[in-house]
Amino acid sequence: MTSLPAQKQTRNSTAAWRAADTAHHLHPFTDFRGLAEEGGSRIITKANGVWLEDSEGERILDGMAGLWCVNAGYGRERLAKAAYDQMLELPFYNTFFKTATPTSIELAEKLAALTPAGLDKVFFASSGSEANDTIARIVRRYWKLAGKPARVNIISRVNGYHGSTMASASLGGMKPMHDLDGLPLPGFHHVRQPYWYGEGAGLTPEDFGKAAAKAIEDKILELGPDTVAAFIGEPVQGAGGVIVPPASYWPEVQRICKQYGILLIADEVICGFGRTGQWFGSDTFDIEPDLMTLAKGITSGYLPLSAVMVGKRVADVLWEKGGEFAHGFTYSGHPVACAVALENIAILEEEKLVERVREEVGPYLQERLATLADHPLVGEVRGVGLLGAVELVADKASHARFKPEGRAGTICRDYCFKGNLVSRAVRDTMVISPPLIITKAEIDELVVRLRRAIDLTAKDLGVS
Ligand code: PXG
Repeated sequence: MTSLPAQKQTRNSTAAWRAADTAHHLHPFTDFRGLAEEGGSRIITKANGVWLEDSEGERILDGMAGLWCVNAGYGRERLAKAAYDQMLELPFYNTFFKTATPTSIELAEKLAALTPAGLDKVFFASSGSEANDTIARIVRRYWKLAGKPARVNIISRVNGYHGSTMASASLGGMKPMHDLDGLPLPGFHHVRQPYWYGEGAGLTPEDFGKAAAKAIEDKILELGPDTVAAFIGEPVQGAGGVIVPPASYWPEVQRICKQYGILLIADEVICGFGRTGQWFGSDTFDIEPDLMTLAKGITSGYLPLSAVMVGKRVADVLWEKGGEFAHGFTYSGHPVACAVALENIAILEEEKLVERVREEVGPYLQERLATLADHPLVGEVRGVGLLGAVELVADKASHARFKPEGRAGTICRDYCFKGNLVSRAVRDTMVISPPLIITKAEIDELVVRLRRAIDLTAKDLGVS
């Protein structure tokens, strides 16, 4: 038996991993010093199905599908094999200089068939952020070519999330991200979100949905309709706290965009690939977008890949009048990532996972989560498909939060994690987004663990 070098052997311990992580690794959206002072990271070493395993051998139920992305679940040999085979066949070639690769072509064709009618052209990138940067450039390019160069403004929502690059964070409406370095960039504007539970006091969901949509029209009129290029929104805001808009919202948004000739962009990075019980959130909410952002579930997170779906209205202009589109990434259409995406989509189709979310596990998760509504700490339970949210409040009647905002959520998230459940806290909302393969028994277990964490949180907060 060959023995590993001494250093390798000692590395294989939680303490050693943590020390090296603390010494060298800057984590995203993390207070670097705070994490170190808390003792460092939990080291995730393996996963299978909906279960993670950490370096201490603990099994953790992954209620977040990684980061809203591992739709097909962990441990899929078919995806590993697709990557392996493609790496041997052709690990990389670019799509820049009059070249293409079979898997990038096949995936483009497949995405055109899967997405709503008219979205027939695809531009590839590697992350949701890159895809949204690409969209910002495409829409401005489109209007310039269409003879309306003044149409540069893009409207999005407060508390929307579209990524972490300068342009995609500008599209997003996350204040702490803007505060980091003076965003948004010029030309990015934000309007209120369709968050009835938090902001709809005194209005029915129906009326509030219309009022939230009207905020877009008001912004268009304030900026001047001839200066507005596009509106972008997630069908359901994910990172913002699983904000499911009232039924009146999207039809009204669609109408307003049509009325003022503005491009409508659906950011499907979380909602896409079955999460809401249809292939895309646009199918669930009857949205007819001109452009669509895809990422995450496109490969079930096994490799980084994103795509911009471009509808006929925009594609025709870029095609006919555009000349060179001076934009692209080394890994646009990466052949291995595309091979994995194709195999992943084949799994979703063959195992009917989207139908499963719509007809079986989606309704079951919603039903089970709804049982938490009787808890003294729970203000609202909402969701669609395999997206769920549980709002923690100090006062159910007034929807008032515990002070400071976010404290209850953080406590609860930490109890979830200690209790071997991953649920993310968005301020004081616990969010859930498990792999689409989750079973009913695992959903039961998820809800038991979540209730236990909420009970412990209540105790800490002095609520009986
Ligand atoms: N659009 C949406 C709707 C997203 O949710 C992005 C774009 C950006 O994708 P990339 O691949 O560039 O990260 C996202 C990403 C969280 C969390 O904590 C959510 C995301 C990313 C990281 C953390 O909820 N969503």
